[in-house]
Amino acid sequence: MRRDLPTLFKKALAKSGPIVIITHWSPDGDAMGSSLGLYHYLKAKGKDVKVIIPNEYPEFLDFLPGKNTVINHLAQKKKAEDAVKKAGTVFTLDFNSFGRIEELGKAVQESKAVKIMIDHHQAPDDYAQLYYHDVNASSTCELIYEFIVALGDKKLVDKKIATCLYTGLLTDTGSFRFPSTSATTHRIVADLIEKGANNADIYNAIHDDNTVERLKLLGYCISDKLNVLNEYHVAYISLSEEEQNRFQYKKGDTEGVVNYPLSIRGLKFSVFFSERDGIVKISFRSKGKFDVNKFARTHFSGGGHKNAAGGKSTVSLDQTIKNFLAVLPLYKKELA
Ligand SMILES: [Mn+2]
Repeated sequence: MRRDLPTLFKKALAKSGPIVIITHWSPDGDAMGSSLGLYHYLKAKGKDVKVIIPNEYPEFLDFLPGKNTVINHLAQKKKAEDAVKKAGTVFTLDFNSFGRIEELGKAVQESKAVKIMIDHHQAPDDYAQLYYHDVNASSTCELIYEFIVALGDKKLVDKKIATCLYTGLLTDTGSFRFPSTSATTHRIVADLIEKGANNADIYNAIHDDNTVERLKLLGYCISDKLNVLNEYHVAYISLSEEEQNRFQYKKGDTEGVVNYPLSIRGLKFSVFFSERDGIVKISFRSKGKFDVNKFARTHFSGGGHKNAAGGKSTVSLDQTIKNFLAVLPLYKKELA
């Protein structure tokens, strides 16, 4: 954990120049919510500020205020890189290593801007000048709220900011059920609701926005693709690109699939493999002590949190699963 002093952030903001906010590849609710929440806050402070995302965000986040101002690097490469070049200050939110922003990483690395990291993932790289980093925070949105309060600007939290921050708090805590959900989380949530975040509307926008195909894909994952290995208390689901296409796969459609197996009694570890554009993306979730951040780092070039992490593999889907099954015996004791 490293939370630099509020006075240092105030000084940096006083001479910030144009500000760019960047979040990670495949931005989720916390990435988008924290970026746009900070965006509205800095706007209220009179700053010149832009949000850049490495690639498109899922459709169910379309309700977020300010989403029309976001620059997608994949679609508007020049515009995004020019903004990074001109920036005097770059905030990097909800990630802590340039590998997480793919091609955009180069532009940020080359930029002479002051870099400020606000994040809650394990093992941050040391590219920034200022840090607001805490692995015990439920979400980056929680940290943005505390950041605004620390800077003495709680009064600036309005409906727009509250809506954005509530979104990340909701999604990163699995609707307030993960162990990272603290009393502090709930206090912040209470305040955000008072500031105008409509909790029921936000939940509906995110969770009750399925297409028929998405729901059928989920059904297929569970009825046809679920493998349970009782001796390890592990379950995994895999989807090839062909299978996804059969259900008219759209970005975000398989979000959350990995959580379903964990609802099985006695299961401790759930894994979801999905093949796309020649690589296999892997999601890891666990209950209790089993550390999937460590597992993902050790075997699948990934990382994240103790109970939720991601990784990838560049060999085939079948081979990836074989590799996964081959390392499981090493964890038999931990998973017992
Ligand atoms: Mn997050």
